Amino acid sequence: MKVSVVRDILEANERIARQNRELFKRSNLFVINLMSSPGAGKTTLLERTIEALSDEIKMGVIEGDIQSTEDAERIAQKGIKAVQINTQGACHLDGNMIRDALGEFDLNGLELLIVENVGNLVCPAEFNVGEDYKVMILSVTEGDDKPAKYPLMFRESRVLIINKIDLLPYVDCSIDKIVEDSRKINPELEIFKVSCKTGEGLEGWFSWIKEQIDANRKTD
Ligand SMILES: Nc1nc2c(ncn2[C@@H]2O[C@H](COP(=O)(O)OP(=O)(O)OP(=O)(O)O)[C@@H](O)[C@H]2O)c(=O)[nH]1
Ligand SMILES: [Mg+2]
Ligand SMILES: [Zn+2]
Repeated sequence: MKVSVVRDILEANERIARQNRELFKRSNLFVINLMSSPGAGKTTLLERTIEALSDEIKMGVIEGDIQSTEDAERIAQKGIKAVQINTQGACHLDGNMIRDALGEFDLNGLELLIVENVGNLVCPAEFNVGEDYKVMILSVTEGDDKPAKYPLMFRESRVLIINKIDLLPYVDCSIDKIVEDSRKINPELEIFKVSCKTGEGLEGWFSWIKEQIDANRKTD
């Protein structure tokens, strides 16, 4: 019984995610679903990405949080349109919530939409919102056992950003182990090792985004 209820919820979400995806395709909009546990650095990565790319790429952001508008305010301060979704307790975003937020944007005027999901390493990976790719962040302070313990998010993601490498001297965390274990789960995973604090390693991430947007522009 319980299993079929869960399946129904996921199937209903899939239908709405497909509709979102069709709308994104019609608008020629590239969409990233950004996921991580709380505090791994999603909003900070967004701030750095906006600083680096907002002159050349027309960007918008959807912020998902259980409560508060702090993250949307941080993004708005960078001069980028940000719509805050408050899930009122739900621990992930779903297709419906994104569809409702889309009304706030002029989609045809955008090239890149980044959705910051609720901080949670588990169920955001189960709910598509219509994105082109899922991108996840793991920070070194969380430990190198996370791919083995939370494999779904590593399997579903196209990109893994290993953040806070400036803190490596202070924590027992092997980057090699994270890379090895996550590639075992997902050999296609693109991996960037970065510090959103010092800026180290972020060029690779910026280049990846620019490549995706260039490819999307060619499908005009
Ligand atoms: N040392 C260090 N701190 C960082 C780095 N990136 C982010 N932080 C800090 O980590 C804390 C959390 O960063 P956020 O960007 O708010 O994390 P988040 O994933 O958006 O958090 P939630 O939205 O609450 O899930 C902040 O105090 C950041 O300044 C980094 O590369 N190095
Ligand atoms: Mg955040
Ligand atoms: Zn959830």
